[in-house]
Amino acid sequence: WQKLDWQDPFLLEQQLTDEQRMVRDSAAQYAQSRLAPRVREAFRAEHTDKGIFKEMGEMGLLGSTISGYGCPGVDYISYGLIAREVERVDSGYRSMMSVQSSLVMYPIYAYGTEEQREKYLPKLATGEWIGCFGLTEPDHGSDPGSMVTRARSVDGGYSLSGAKMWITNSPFADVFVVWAKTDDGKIRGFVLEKGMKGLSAPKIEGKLALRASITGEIVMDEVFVPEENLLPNVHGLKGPFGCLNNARYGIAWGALGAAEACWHAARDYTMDRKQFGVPLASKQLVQLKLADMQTEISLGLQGCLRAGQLMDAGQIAPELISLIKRNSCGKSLQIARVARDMLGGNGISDEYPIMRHMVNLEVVNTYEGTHDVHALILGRTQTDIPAF
Ligand code: TGC
Ligand code: FAD
Repeated sequence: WQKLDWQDPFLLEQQLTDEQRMVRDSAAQYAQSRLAPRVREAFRAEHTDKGIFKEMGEMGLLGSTISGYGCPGVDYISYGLIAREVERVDSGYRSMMSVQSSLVMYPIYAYGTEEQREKYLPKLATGEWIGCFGLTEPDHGSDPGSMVTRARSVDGGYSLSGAKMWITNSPFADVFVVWAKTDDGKIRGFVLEKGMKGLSAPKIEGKLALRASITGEIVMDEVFVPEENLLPNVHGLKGPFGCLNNARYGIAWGALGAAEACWHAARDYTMDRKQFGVPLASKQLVQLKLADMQTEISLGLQGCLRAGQLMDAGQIAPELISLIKRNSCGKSLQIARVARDMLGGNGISDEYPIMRHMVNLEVVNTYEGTHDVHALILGRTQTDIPAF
């Protein structure tokens, strides 16, 4: 019998290839040495450092699964491992990275022309350009199929009008992947650029979560978009959902990175903190909480790894991504709440990362399909009855 590695009960480490470990180690090194030292101030001041995109670009973290166009072309397990390391520091930093990678670069790569790929991908890969993804509208979040943003056919292209809400990166974005309905009522994707007449992206102020990652609106008032900026190779909701499959997969890994940070902080704290003359960690109630965290995180990671193998083999069903996204977010949020409690009063201080992770995970549990919407996706697979 082996002695259990309490931090890695399933020996996930052994299941990775040398290359995956190398990618993971380099992401971890970057996240801990460059992101961790500034996150507390960034969160306090609600400040997003644009320079992070260039740093991530240098590290090969943007569009990492794409081959060519200046991107490293790593596998999906590596992409998940990167998300886990970045989100171990902060969900907002992972958001910045996953929007750029999965929601902006991926659709240009998968649905764009060769000219569009060559124009946008290299600059997005280095972080010289920042991208955002506009699907959600003020009145249409879980039900994007009812969107009201319109792309009217005009001479030489389209005229886009409408508003998108809660858009990560939008206030400082150079490239906007926007989904709108054309004259025939079909959803199509468009690439807009900063500076187009009628396009603005005001910041949403006063967020109490994800404060290190800027969020805004996209307002389009008859923005002329030339024909060559239409993404020609996809029609309908499967366009945005195809991107969301990748992003949701990354979130499933990432949220568990945040949960691990909370678990380890709670363990360390309760080992040191004495009440009633003994360490809190000597109490049965405390050990029960630590055991639950260890169980959910290690099972969750193993599920993500299996999903990554299926992604890499081209055999994954989108509903399995719903399952792991929902499981990781719901469990991580619960772990963060319990960890916060285990630190008592200190748990609300930003001396510790837990409360920041906790409020961030409220968002992560909501965006890219809420916890309940993913339950309905799974319910539909079992019953064939759409209950949305
Ligand atoms: P439904 O009838 O189910 O499907 C319409 C068409 O889409 C296809 N499809 C998919 N294709 C690929 N992957 C998927 N996961 C797909 N899901 C659906 C489907 O096959 C169909 O194709 P076709 O050819 O037959 O037309 O659509 P519905 O309107 O009934 O929608 C159902 C529902 C509720 C599941 C869906 O609307 C949903 O997932 N809602 C959640 C919305 C959401 O996730 N929004 C995310 C916004 S982006 C974001 O949050 C970024 S935050 C990022 C960050 O900062 O990190
Ligand atoms: P609603 O859809 O109004 O849902 C409200 C509640 O009702 C939820 O609990 C939901 O589960 C529940 N509900 C909805 N429908 C049903 C149903 N049929 N049955 C039962 N319950 C239901 N979007 C983008 O397009 N791009 C981005 O970059 C982006 N970034 C974001 C960043 C942040 C910080 C946040 C907060 C959001 C972001 N979003 C983005 C939007 C996000 O995807 C939406 O908030 C999310 O999809 C939920 O939509 P909603 O907020 O309109 O809530």
